[in-house]
Amino acid sequence: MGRGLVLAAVAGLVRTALAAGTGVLTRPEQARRELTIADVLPAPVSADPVDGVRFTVPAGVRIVTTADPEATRVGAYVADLLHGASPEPGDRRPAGAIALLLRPGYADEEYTLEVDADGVTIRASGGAGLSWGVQTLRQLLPPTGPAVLPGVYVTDRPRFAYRGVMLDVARHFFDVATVKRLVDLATMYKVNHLHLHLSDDQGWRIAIDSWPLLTSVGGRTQVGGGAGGYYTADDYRQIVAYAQERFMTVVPEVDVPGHTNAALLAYPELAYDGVVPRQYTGTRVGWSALCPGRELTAKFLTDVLGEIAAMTPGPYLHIGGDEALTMPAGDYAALVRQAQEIVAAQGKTPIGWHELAGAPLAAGTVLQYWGITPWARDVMAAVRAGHRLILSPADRTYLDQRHEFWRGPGRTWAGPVNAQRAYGWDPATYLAGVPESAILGLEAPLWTENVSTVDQIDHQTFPRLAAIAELGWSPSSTHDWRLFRHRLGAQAPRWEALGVRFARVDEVPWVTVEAPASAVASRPD
Ligand code: TNX
Repeated sequence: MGRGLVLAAVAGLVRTALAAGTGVLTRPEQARRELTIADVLPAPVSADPVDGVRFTVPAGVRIVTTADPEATRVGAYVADLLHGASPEPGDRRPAGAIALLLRPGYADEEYTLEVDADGVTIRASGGAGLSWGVQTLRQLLPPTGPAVLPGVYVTDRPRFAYRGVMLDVARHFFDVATVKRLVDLATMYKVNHLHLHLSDDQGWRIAIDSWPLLTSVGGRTQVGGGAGGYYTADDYRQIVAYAQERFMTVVPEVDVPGHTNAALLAYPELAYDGVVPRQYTGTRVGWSALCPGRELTAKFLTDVLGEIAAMTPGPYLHIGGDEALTMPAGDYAALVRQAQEIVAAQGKTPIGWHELAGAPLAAGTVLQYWGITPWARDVMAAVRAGHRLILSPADRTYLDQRHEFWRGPGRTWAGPVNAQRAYGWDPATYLAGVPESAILGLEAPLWTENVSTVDQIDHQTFPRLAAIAELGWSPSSTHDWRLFRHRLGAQAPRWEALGVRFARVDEVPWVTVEAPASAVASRPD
């Protein structure tokens, strides 16, 4: 081969590498194009663009919904979003309107969305489907400027029933407004479960009437020694109601028997030795423990889980169960068995971190896998016995990990977790012996030892939550990193418009909003 040919071949390889998304393509791309269905995230099951057709949403657009409280509620959300008229009841779409119609024959959360020259129709069998259709519609609208929609016919439904995000409000406390904000951002991506990690060594964050010192004593600090805080029953109900309006289920977690120093500080009689522990504001894990086998412990679990069950309309109560490293195995097993029985007696389904698989499981208990190995013997055995899994492998879904190894905030024990890693795995083949049918869904947990502000929440959560959300919703046939990274990049103007301080990682070709040429030119590459 002559020298010229070698150079040409090398240049070709470099071009291929760039196109494949090795993280070198950092130049901002202009957003002067119209949005298409290919920008929607998570990718829909099927979408047929109708070429040359557009619908411009007029100010005060008519919104018609089936006469049903849930459909009307979704209609009110659309009216708010598009500055439309108040929703009116109806069963067909008038010309130039947006219609949300309930129809039989759709699966849970399934919807169709039709945009033609004369308006928009979303059909589903319930409010959740209509609501996800609206989120798709929202992504077809330009982030700012005139509301022009491309003609399209979409059929869509989720791959997994459980698509979650977790916020640890124990290591650092976050107020109700911050939680609501996360609900809004997560539901944009059709995430339908909010797991709240409500207790840990550093703080107890939910008021329990029958054990008042849990919050008044146990809620008074956090990592680093700040003021901490807690949710009153009313705060918690507000969060639950806000999430429910967006078709998101709250999954409350009280972590037992480990991660309980704050509870023991409030009620030292629950500890093995009965000695008042010190307030803890550090970040070590695995050292605290509730003492099992006592009447008082049983009363504690019954009261706490009973009160939380009564405030929680969703089907799940998470009992933790992770990292009880100082307890004899028999004690651990006795305690988590009792906790599962109490949850089941409340008519709820227990969820526990996957260490629970080493103990006896109640029928129906769901395990949440947070390991970093693609095999786990106990978990496999539990699946064989009929238990379902939520997958949160730390090296793929943990939002507290760094995006990049060599820079940025975040932890490193399971990372770095960049967007390509968060996206580049198939839940159905990830864990040996765990078929797709055993997977209830996926969750991206945000532990907050290193996170104390809204900006930090944003930085850790985005873009990675969008990647996990797409794995949870879209069929595996749509998965392709080279396309996905462009869909991710197209979210940037949306996040900017919403004030989301996402991590501008190099692996994603971020779209920039149209800006004066001088402003674009002065941006660093
Ligand atoms: C492990 S994952 C924990 C948490 C920590 C997290 C930090 C799990 C069930 N337990 O207590 O916050 O690592 O990455």
